[in-house]
Amino acid sequence: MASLLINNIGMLATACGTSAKGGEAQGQITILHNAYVAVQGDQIIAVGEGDAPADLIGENCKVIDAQGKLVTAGLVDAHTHLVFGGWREHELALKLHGVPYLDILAQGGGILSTVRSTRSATEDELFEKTAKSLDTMLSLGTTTCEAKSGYGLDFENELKQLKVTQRLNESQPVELVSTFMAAHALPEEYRNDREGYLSLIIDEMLPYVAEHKLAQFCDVFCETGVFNVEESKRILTAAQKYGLGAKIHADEIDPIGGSVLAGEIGAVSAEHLIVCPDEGIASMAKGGTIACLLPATSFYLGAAFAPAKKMMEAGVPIAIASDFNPGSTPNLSLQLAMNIACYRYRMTPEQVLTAATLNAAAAIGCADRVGSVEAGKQADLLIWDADNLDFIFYRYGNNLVNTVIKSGKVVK
Ligand code: IZC
Ligand code: ZN
Repeated sequence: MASLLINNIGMLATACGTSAKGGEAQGQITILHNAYVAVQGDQIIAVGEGDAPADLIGENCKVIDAQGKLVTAGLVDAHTHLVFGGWREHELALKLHGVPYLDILAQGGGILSTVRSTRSATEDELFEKTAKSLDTMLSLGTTTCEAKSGYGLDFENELKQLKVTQRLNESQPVELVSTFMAAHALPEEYRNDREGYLSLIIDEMLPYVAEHKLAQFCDVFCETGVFNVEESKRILTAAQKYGLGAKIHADEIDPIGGSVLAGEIGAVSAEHLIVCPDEGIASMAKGGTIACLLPATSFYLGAAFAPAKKMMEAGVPIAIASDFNPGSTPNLSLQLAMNIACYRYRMTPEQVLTAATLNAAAAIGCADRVGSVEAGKQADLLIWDADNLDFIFYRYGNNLVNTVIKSGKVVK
């Protein structure tokens, strides 16, 4: 018997399944008209067209009339640097003068500037600030979100970030998946001791994070002047031994081999991939790695756009995420990233919907529970101010989400 019924749905659009969809399957979604979704507790129990069967609707069943509008699964943001102190608006002028992202970092700015602000913030300050970000994301339709550490870069402050993520996961509606990313930059105090920092990550932080279940994934910024391929491999294979899934920031600025490594080690996802070479695409296809693309970052940096079409042709599943962070894209809206994916990668609305729901869920290890509107999945649902799927891609720049349901509860 349902405790919640959403009826009079004009269009229900959803990817289906419990694993990532690549190639042709990425665009093959299910569309139902005049549909209903029945929910019991936090679970979807039935989805269909026409009127919901009378025996599903009990006396105390709450009914939401979707008024002929579009319903989809809640959005899954598979890549964010969610928890940080301060902002970096002082870097805007540098950016406008054409100073490259990696030059700002090499001069002690960029990520290292956010590291200083994050270290000087208390856990409670970070908690309050991040709670606000999450509230905005929820209004914009994000019901599940990945959160990376990587602005502490020492034992105490990486833990501080991970604890904020853990506390927030228990205290507000957006479900969080935690990624340990101490390999985000070399901290200033280790400038002359790379090996010392690698050892701190591999021999001290990773075992602690794994033992205390503070993260499900480990990520590395594999980039010129940050961590090279060999270092990335050491960190990620160590993480895998501790039971963490591997993620890698690869081929964002220079193609130094991160995507090839991703496939070789069976990384769950590779991120950015703006300058991903053909051999990287082939390696990811072979290794079953999801391409987590971040189009709002390309837009904000004025960079090129990842070769999404080539990846889909090679059968690599694509996820789209916001990459929310204080440097390369201070934007909380996954909707905006989805729009840009459609316009600049030329992905279809169907392909992008899969990318921001089911494939994104697979990229953060929860496609068995979220990412689609099907019986047996968690009731994470959006009712849009739109009559159909094309409309939310055709329009852009304002929030088209009307109602957000997380785990069977109306939260916005
Ligand atoms: O703070 O700049 N690319 N890491 C890798 C980032 C962007 C976040 C930042
Ligand atoms: Zn990132």
